[in-house]
Amino acid sequence: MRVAVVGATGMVGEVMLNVLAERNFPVTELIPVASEKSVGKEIAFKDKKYKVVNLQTAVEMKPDVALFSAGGETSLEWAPKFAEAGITVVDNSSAWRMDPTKKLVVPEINANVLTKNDKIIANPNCSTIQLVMALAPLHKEYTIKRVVVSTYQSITGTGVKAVQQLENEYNGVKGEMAYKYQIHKNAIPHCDSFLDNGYTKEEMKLTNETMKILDDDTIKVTATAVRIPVVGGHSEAVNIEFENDFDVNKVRAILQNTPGIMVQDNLDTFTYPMPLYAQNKNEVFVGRIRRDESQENTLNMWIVADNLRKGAATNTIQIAEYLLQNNLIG
Ligand code: 2RA
Repeated sequence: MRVAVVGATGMVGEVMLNVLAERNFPVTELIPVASEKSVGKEIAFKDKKYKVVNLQTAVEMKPDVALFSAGGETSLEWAPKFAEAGITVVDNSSAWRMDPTKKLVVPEINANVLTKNDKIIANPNCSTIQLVMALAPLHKEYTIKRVVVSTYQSITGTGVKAVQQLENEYNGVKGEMAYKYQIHKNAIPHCDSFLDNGYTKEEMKLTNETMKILDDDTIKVTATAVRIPVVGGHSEAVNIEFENDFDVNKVRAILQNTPGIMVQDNLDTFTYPMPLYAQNKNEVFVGRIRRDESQENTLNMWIVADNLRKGAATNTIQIAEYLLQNNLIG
């Protein structure tokens, strides 16, 4: 496979290169793509070095697949140009996620919807991916009515500027601000921009993308998304009301047997998921699984994942792997 990574010098792009190498994705030629200021820079991948090219050059080089993580505007403008050239695009931006003509895919859940005609495939938002990974097997078994989710999101979801802001604040140095407020020693209930309904775009992604991936618009999801000064991954406190009653041990067993999920739930040993330990891992970690005693058929749990891995790069590459294994590229 000739693989273009669009946004190769960004945080997600760098993780994509690591994940491609770790998973031994059959890359015969890497085409790193970035903005004009990075063109010509060398990027090391496995034992070789590749020169960064611009988007137009990348289209002309006709890779088999292009993994995009360069922001919504770039995707809106360029993904169709790649697709018209016959290149399959897996896009990590929000540009195409809710477009009814595009598939929104978490491979463990709905890769079966993909066909050879899908030339632009959307990767869901990071906070949605880890949520639906745990919801999907439980929805199958007990039918979800409503989900209340509160997120505790890593600054890496904002990008390198936010990581730099925290470092500066930690060291008492003045610098560029990624957020309106100090993030060090703080929690900011504001991820992405506000909409007319009072929610942020991040919160509405959790609502809308969940229904699309689980292919069920009767599931109600309400969210509060919060940025915290953490780098390892996003955490989520999730309350789920089911149509049917459940057994907590069976819930634990179902999640344990779900590929891509690791249950960390032992109160005797103080075992529960934490972003510090999720960092650089591809799994979604679930713990604190317990019955909500205030309401029937309702469960509480805590979900953690590395937002740059399963929330972005890993999921994107898993989609590409599925396409390749099922002969859906080209
Ligand atoms: C975040 N939704 O703000 C993002 C990254 N995709 O964490």
